[in-house]
Amino acid sequence: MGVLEDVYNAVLDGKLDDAAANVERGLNEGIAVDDILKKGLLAAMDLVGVRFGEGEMFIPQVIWSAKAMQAGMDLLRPHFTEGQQGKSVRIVIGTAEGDIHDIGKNLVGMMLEGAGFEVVDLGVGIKPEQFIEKAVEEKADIIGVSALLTTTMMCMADVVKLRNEKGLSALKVIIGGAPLSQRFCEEIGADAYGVDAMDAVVKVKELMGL
Ligand code: B1M
Repeated sequence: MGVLEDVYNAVLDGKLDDAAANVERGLNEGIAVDDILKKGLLAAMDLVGVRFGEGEMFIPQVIWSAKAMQAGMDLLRPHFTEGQQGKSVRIVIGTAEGDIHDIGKNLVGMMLEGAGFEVVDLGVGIKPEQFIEKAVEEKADIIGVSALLTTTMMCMADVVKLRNEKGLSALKVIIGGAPLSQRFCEEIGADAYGVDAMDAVVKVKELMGL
């Protein structure tokens, strides 16, 4: 069996040690980091999502898969360093209020750091006012909000509304997460929508004119 398949199966089966060992093996065998991420870790998590949605997998199993994915991602983290932008752009990132999904947010944070941006991770379940307060405190250029639940998407609209009310027009808001779309981004007046972690990097560069 190929190493990518082993990574995939380890995440699907929620086996942390196997996920880490196989990611390490893949790196040692010279498999592209992007392939390990997309064809191994992310592909498995996609199937977990489908099975969870269809009632074939349950929350404890999904949590183990998520942990296995995280264990693999931790090993990929050092490989995402381009370091081209210097540390001049600061982004506060978090998962919306009422939402505990953090794998996508962590991946986005990791890719942004890899592209040389400064990332302040606020964690999960972040209220709109916390995003704004922390962004001001940290003198951030950008707020990044992630949401995986349709019920938590409106937190993003509140972040934009609060930003506007406070006249913080230089502070940009980028949003992302599986249930979102460019259309929703435009509807709530956010500055950018990142379809995935790579796209988030592209959009941050665009917002900062880089
Ligand atoms: Co949850 N969950 N979950 N879950 N879970 C979903 C999201 C769901 C679609 C599953 C399903 O039904 N098929 C569904 C939501 C349905 C909906 O709202 N319409 C769902 C549900 C219902 C729930 C609970 C309510 C279940 C329950 O308790 N009955 C509950 C919610 C609790 C809460 O948040 N209050 C719940 C809980 C959990 C677990 C704890 C078990 C676990 C989370 C573990 C964790 O994150 N630490 C979990 C998981 C793992 C999932 C699925 C299976 C996978 C999500 C994931 O990590 N994907 C998910 C199904 C799915 O999405 N297919 C599901 C991998 C990740 C890399 O992708 O997060 O999309 P993603 O991030 C991408 C892009 O979206 C984008 O870039 C990332 C990388 O490419 N992106 C950004 C994300 N954020 C961005 C920010 C940006 C830019 C791009 O800029 C700032």
